Amino acid sequence: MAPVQTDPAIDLSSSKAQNEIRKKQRLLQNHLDGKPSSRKHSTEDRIPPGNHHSRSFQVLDLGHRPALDLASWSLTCASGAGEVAVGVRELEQLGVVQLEADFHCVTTWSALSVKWTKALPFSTLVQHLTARGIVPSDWQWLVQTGRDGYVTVAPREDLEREEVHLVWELDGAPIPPEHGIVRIIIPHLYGWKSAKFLQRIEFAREYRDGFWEKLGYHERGNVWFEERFKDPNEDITKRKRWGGARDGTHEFEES
Ligand SMILES: Nc1nc2c(c(=O)[nH]1)N[C@H]1C(S)=C(S)[C@@H](COP(=O)(O)O)O[C@H]1N2
Ligand SMILES: [Mo]
Repeated sequence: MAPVQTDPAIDLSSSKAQNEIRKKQRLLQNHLDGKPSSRKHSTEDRIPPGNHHSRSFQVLDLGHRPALDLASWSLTCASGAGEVAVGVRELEQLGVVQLEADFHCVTTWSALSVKWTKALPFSTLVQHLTARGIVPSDWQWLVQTGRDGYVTVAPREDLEREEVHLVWELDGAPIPPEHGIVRIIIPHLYGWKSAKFLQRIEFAREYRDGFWEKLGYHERGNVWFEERFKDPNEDITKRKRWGGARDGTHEFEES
């Protein structure tokens, strides 16, 4: 990695300086990535750049409310290796937890502390599907499809964060149709990366656009980097690592 040289008046050539800068960059990176920190955040700190605090959890979709009965629903989990269907009873046997998470919409509203009262860590689902031979070791993108035909795509490394969950209860009751009945919550990505009425997930090696992505919305959509729109100058799907600002000029390495 090229040495960091920010201020020409300060000699930053020593390894101590470089290490210190890297450490601070990592701290900043953790903050930007929304990793939980021991520090108490004020409400203000929880609103990503360009967004504002909305008192209510608003509803935003393309207006379709497909009938979806959870008891008979199953999630199709697919890859090049085949597909399996997983029902809600099977999910509940894998372990149910609760998730409280902020929800940020790219149209600039943020709802704080949304309480998903039945949630399954996405990592647990992946383990389960790996045991069933569905998850290729080299998958790179998760493609989610809703029963209304809505599609969205997100990078593997964002799905692998511990706060990512599949959810099917809100505030102690089934998720109402307007909030999508069953969906994957990825708190540090914009809400459009969470397909409501989730019907199918695919572990894909190659990137492909979903609904909003096709219209110029970002491949990843990290709220802390304000990744709202694709950068026409960069084919971001070719990146090996995703750390860094949206202009790609700060590619931090993990230690
Ligand atoms: N199936 C489906 N999922 C969807 C959408 C949609 O139109 N259809 N809209 C997305 C967008 S743009 C946002 S911001 C969130 C909004 O979720 P909410 O209505 O529960 O607030 O859902 C996302 N998931
Ligand atoms: Mo949205």
